[in-house]
Amino acid sequence: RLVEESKRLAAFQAVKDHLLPSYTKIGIGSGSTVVYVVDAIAALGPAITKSMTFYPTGAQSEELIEAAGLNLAYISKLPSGTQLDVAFDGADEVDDDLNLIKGGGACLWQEKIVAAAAKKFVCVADFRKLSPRLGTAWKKGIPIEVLPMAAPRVLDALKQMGSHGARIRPGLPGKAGAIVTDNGMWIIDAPFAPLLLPKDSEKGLHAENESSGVWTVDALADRLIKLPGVAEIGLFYGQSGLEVASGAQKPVAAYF
Ligand code: DER
Repeated sequence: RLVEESKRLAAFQAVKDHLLPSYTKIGIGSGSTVVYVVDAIAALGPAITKSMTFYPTGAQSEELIEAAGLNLAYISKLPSGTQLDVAFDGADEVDDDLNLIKGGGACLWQEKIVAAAAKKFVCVADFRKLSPRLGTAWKKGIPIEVLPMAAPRVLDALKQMGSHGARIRPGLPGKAGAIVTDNGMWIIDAPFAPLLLPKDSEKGLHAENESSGVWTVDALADRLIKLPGVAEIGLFYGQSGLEVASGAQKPVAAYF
């Protein structure tokens, strides 16, 4: 109950702080926390929301927007060069620099595309998601969206990189075989040791050699995104100024 209340409070606060009435294009993420974001937006009432259009990050997100009676559209139809005013989304883990692990809901590819299309990305997460380094609280591994035929070779590469126990995410009961994303891909969850931040190198903490499995956030992201068959990775970048390997915007704030 405490967790749900924390999600709801974070969502309502985030919408209050970051959804200005003048905004017209809003990205909506996926997962259970973003449900409260949509509740908070719907609670503004049609007088405010009728001039706003909402852009989904997958099937669940699309359903949330429609069920709330909000205007639905797709960023693929936006005129070239148009940005969203803001995008709201959840996360599986948030580190001290507001870097994120995302993809617990297997929606990371479209989430990153929508996040990157927004002027401002607001991450909404309950207190469980906050940790000093990624991989401390979220133990399931970094979600990686892959083309199924490349999955075995990506698993081999992950082993070489020091990830132990990386695996293709199995389907839920009632679905034999692997989870298939909204994009027809598979998800590999790749556990690594907690990801180091720039401030760690000042403390003499370094990623040893590649097979040690100890990586900095940006070095790991740069390697993962280049593996043949990887479509997108569940690492989003925070305010530490890390170069973004694949374009996600910096979260403006994370609410807990
Ligand atoms: O898949 C995702 O990245 C989602 O945002 C998800 O990980 C957050 O899920 P939650 O809000 O249900 O914790």
